[in-house]
Amino acid sequence: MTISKELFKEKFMDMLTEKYALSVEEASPYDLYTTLATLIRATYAKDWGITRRAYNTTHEKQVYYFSIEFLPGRMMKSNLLNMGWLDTVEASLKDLGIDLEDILEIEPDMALGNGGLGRLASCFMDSIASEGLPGNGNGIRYKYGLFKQKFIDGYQVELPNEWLSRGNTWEVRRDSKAVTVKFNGHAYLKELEDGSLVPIHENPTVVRAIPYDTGMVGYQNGTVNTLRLWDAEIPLEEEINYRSIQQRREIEDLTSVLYPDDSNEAGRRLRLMQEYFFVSAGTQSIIRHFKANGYNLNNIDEYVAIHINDTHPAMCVPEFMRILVDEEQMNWERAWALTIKVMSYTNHTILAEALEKWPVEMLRSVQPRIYQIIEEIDRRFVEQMTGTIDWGIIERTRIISNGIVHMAHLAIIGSHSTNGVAKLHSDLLKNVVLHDFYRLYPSRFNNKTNGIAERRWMQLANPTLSHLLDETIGTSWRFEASDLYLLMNYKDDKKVLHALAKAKQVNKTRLAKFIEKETGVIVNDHAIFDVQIKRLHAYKRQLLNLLHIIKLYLDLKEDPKKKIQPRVFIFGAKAAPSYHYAKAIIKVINELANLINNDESIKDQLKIVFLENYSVSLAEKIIPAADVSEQISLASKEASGTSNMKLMLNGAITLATLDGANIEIRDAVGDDNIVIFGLTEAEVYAYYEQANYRAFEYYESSVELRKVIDALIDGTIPNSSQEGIEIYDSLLKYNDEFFVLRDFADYVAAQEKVAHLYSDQEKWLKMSLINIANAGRFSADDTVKKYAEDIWRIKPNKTPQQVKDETHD
Ligand code: NBG
Repeated sequence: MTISKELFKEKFMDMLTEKYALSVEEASPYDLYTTLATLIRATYAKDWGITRRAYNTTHEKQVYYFSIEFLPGRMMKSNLLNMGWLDTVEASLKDLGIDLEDILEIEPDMALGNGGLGRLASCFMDSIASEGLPGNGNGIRYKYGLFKQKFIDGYQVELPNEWLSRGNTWEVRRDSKAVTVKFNGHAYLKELEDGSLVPIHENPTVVRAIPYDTGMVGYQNGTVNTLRLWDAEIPLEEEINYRSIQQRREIEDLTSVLYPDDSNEAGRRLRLMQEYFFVSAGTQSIIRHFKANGYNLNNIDEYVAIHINDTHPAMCVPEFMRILVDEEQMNWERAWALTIKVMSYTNHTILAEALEKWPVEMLRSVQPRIYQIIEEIDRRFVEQMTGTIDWGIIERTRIISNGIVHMAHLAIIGSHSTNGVAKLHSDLLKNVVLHDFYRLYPSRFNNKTNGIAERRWMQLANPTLSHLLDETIGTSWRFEASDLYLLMNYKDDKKVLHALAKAKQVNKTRLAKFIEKETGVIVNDHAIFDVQIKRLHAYKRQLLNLLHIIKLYLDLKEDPKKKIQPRVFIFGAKAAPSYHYAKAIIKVINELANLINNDESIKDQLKIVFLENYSVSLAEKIIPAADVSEQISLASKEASGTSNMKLMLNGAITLATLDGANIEIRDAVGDDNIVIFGLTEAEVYAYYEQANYRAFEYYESSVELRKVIDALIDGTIPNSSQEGIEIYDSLLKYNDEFFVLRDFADYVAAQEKVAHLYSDQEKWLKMSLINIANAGRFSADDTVKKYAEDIWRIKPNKTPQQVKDETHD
């Protein structure tokens, strides 16, 4: 799909006239943006159609990736890159007096997710298409996505994120593919004259689900897959039943926000309805599609794989059963065998609060027929297991117990594969968290360490370093990430190391300008850029980072002549709206930033920047400029992490606990090229077993730590006494759930090591180079290939390019 400059310019100007009757000089940046987006979409549309038809004609098996979150970020630059148009478009627009970067900034992030889970789903979409694999995404088209974060007086304030307010050029509404989804009402089995039972669902609320499809453009291979997001509408024939705005709003609310406020019953119920909504719409449309194309449902497992991304889509299991049994009149045993073969499940966390549980009453009232089917699955599970194993195991693994439906149990029992997202995490699932299930189904368990779309995180986000890589090792890494390893040949090459330093400096200076524009804070762009970017959560321990900064500040105040390695601490994080404690941490970081950034005596030695509204596009600005990557979760709690991989790829040195994929990063780069500290997972579990952690003892026995902790409550940090007390209490009164005090001294020592390493620039640059060179193994391209081979059993389809080549021969 290459294009010449002349042809592009002609097409672009024609499109601008067609769309707006404007010339380049008259057009606003927004007009230019939509014009370019329309042209891009029109261009890949042909391959989109070819890809879809190719899947239909070759009858290859396809995967459907169900996820309640997708976080694609901006699409324009990635589409241009993947189409092979990026350089030409940039140069052509320049000829027309337009800076492509200005246009790219117009695009709102598609922010239909919260963090790693949703971003991983989007990295996978990119990689699945780029590997030419037949795969589709299935999710919800939230009108508002995740909230837009603002800081007011240091507090997080949530505003609606109106990403769709000016339309969305990438999506295509497909009215003809709408399906209906039923909620509420009453379900029972009616006995017919011949004695057979038929399921009846009486008085349901019927909602029309409309798909909006977005093309997922593969990297220069002509494959364009589909991300299908569902919106809810009132069915025309039901309009008469929705007379009031209030009634209509209930339907609109279904797809209004990601994560409705779950601190109340209505919010939780809405969330459950969302889950069933996209599960049912997606599953129905898959089966309808294959039936319409003449496939036999009796071997549907040979052409469909459904992936349950975390437990939110776990109702795929009973919904698939419902369609096969109730609608297609398949017998239960056959349908169940097929369901297990079709379904697979990824677990993304061991934190109990994220392993969904729904009260029976709620599930039954939201979808009574689905509840019946879950009950039957549970009944048969118990029946099948009784007598073969300990009753205790059955009790602990069954789907419904004590009035609660356990969604992870449903996903594991109803699928052929359960995987964790890093080696340690998968081991913990097998040995601890899901150990009972592992005993029942050992062969279902496997590991698939996460990966990242390296194209976005290097080629798009870091053109400066990308060019340096091209000059040094050639361009093959752009297609095959493992070729980054060629860089190892230059680990002692002073010229290359120097060029690496220069590239990093360019990115740091750019970020410094951005920081000044956004926050007014002027940072020293020669300081260490120390970065922690991720959701705000106690287990991720932004607090540990904060305590260390307090320590540095107190040191400098105590000894004004003291010189430290200058640092800029950069944070990006959203806290869940009802997560009070996380919000308290944000407030204290912001107040400390205010204090330190305005303290004349500190000068350039220390700055704190908490950038608002952390998002994919913001990450693309921060990551290329990072020197230090903070991955400091309590060992065992971070399932994998993926910002660790993105930062490593961009040459940051990881400062980490042995948690999640940090362990695999250490294995890749070696102990000398990463800074490790803190408790190990085994030590954390030993504390749990012996119940002998006493946070207070650490406070008591260390003068240094005491000073830091006291600073939270003694007025050192202004305007945050309430939050300071809350944090202080979490550490001392409630015994520090995440072992912050236990790891503090270790962390301080590790930070000193970082400062020391940085002072030897040559050594630092060599470490940085080794990190970049070894980042190829975390490419999502490889991760999805493993899912494709081991779990989904799908093969790359012929790309449209191959099809074209063959027909030309
Ligand atoms: C998150 C984990 C991360 C992991 C991502 C992607 C959830 C529930 N889990 O460690 O916390 O990297 O999933 O797998 O969001």
